[in-house]
Amino acid sequence: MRNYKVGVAGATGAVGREMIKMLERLDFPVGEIRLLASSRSAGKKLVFKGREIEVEELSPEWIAANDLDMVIMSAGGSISEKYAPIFRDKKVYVIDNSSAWRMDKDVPLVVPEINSAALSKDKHIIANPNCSTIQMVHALAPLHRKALIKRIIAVTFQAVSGAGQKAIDELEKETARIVESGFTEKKLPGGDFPPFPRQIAFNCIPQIDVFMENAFTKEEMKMVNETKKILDPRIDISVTCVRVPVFRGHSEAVNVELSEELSVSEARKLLEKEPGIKVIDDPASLKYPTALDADGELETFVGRIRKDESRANCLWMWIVSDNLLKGAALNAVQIAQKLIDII
Ligand code: NAP
Ligand code: 12T
Repeated sequence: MRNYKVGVAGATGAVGREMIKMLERLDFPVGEIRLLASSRSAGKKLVFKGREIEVEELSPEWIAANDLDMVIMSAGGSISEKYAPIFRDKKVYVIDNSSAWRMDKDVPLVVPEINSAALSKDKHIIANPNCSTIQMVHALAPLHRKALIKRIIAVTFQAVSGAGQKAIDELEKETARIVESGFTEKKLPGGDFPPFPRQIAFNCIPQIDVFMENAFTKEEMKMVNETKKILDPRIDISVTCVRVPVFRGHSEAVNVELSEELSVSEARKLLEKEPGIKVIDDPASLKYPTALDADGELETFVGRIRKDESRANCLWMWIVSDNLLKGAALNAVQIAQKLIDII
């Protein structure tokens, strides 16, 4: 098997650092790795397979002067908008983590367990779905194959790491202030908590990303539109996304209406057979997955599978995964693994 020249753009970020670790952990055939970020981080050193690699500044000139087989981008949407076409024009495959390209009809939006057939040699930009979408469709796909899904109602409980390193730092800072006050100050003064719209420590915020004209947030609409593109455009779906003071691991309460009866035990069997899914579901012994159980793990975890007694053919389930792994870096490297089979 040949080795590939791989670029990681946004290498110093919350997602980028996991990307480097995931290329190591899945033993992706890397011949040469190049780490890219902004001028702020150029010259810093990161470690890949025990070797120190210097971070370089991403620029049109850098792209013109260097040859890569593929680049995994997680440097933000505006960077992807600008640079993905420049890489594409050089026939470099781009696996993009931002939301910039996901809904483009010429861009495959891929969860490898579901639709790696959407990849093709001539499509050089490939989109990695939103973290909350990935884990939800991963767990719903086996049910949809058996008894077409008609409708999904979901609420997410999303970790701060989804919003980047600054968000992780902010939760630490707020929490430390409250602890240091001896819990006399549970509601922090100041009213400014960037990058969050409210205090996140000891709170829940029903806003992720910006509001759209229909009063849903952009994060909610990403889940709606991406689920239709990946699973089936006929599915009706509505979502509320909530930020919670968890560092790592998104949790989701999902209600799914199927087109025919599917028993809880059948659903459990289908999920147990699905690659990458782990069912942890035993109310009698209080077994269900939590965000802390998923931290650092590769699987999408499912528990609390139960019949919705208020309506025919409906099931409730609880879906948890590490948002930086299956929700970002793992899924991207799995896409890269499928890609090298066809290029
Ligand atoms: P982050 O921790 O803030 O990291 C941002 C990274 O982008 C850093 O490496 C930063 O480099 C780099 N960057 C910023 N401006 C740049 C520029 N002008 N040129 C080159 N590099 C630049 O953010 P993150 O959480 O890792 O998220 C990064 C991206 O991934 C976002 O687009 C986000 O939407 C996406 N994301 C996707 C998923 C997913 O679903 N699949 C999940 C979470 C996030 P410096 O060190 O130089 O600042
Ligand atoms: N705003 O990949 O804030 O579109 O948690 C993922 C996570 C965007 C994305 C977040 C976001 C994305 C977040």
